[in-house]
Amino acid sequence: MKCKTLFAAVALWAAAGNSYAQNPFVTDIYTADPSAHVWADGRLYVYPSHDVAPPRGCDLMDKYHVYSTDDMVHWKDEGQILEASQVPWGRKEGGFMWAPDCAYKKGTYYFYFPHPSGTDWNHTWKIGVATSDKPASNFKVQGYIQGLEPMIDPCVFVDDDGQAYFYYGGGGKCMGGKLKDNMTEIDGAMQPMTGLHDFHEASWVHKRKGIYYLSYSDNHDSAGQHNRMCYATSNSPLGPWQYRGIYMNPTDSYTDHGSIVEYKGQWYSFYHTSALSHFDWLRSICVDKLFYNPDGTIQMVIPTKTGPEPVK
Ligand code: FUB
Repeated sequence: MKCKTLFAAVALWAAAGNSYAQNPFVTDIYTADPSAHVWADGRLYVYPSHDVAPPRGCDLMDKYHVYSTDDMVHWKDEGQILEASQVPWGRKEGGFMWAPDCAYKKGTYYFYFPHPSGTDWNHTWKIGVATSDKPASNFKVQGYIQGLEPMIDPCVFVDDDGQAYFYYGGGGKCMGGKLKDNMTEIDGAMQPMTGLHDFHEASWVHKRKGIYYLSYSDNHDSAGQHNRMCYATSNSPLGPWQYRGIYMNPTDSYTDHGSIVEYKGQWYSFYHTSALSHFDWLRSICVDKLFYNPDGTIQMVIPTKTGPEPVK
């Protein structure tokens, strides 16, 4: 094909709405820790945290936004859903709205967010719960999950039978337990997730073909190389887990944190980088395709600048 014709074909293809989203796919604010879910309306929703300048750590993080798509290319900013000032039991200084997750059960969306209740933030983490009858608006803080030790990065996985499981952790410890039907209380005791190797934070559980996958970031930190995304598998949602290795190498950002989700027949890995800011603590969410081997192990995710192609 001659150059001119090729150019015209590409232009037509792009004009028809077939261009890729590009990574990062949110560029007007800094976003991190993307938790992705597909809800009954057929759209894919991403619940990230929100990094705020200056890039001096994670103390200023606040004001969660939600993003949604129906083709993996055109992303809608659904707007801000919650900020620290709306958390009645939150620390008076605000900030510290870290990696959240969202779950759905019986007509209600549950938004789980880690936030400290005191000035001594690192010892007063709570996992707050806000609820709504909509996936991306109207959330009202209900309280926090009682009886948990102070840790971060909540993840809620709802199994095929409707039973919900709660996971969280940090600093080398990952815990999991059953949630009661009300989705706001732990049913029984939380238990350590055994069999993980070098767990750091960012727990995320998904299920494929009857296998449970617990993915997380490790403690890798040498020669400018930072956290990697790892995973373990089990035939039960609370383990014991078998460590399976790394599925994503370090990005240009100090932290790594992501989620794995299937949408319209393709699996995706959501993660964050510092590609927009070049600062560790001003991160931006990205997405790329994820593939499994026939034995259920995960192939290395290749980060791209374009992101995935559009899905119908
Ligand atoms: O974004 C704040 C914290 O950094 C998250 O909770 C961790 O997983 C890490 O990404």
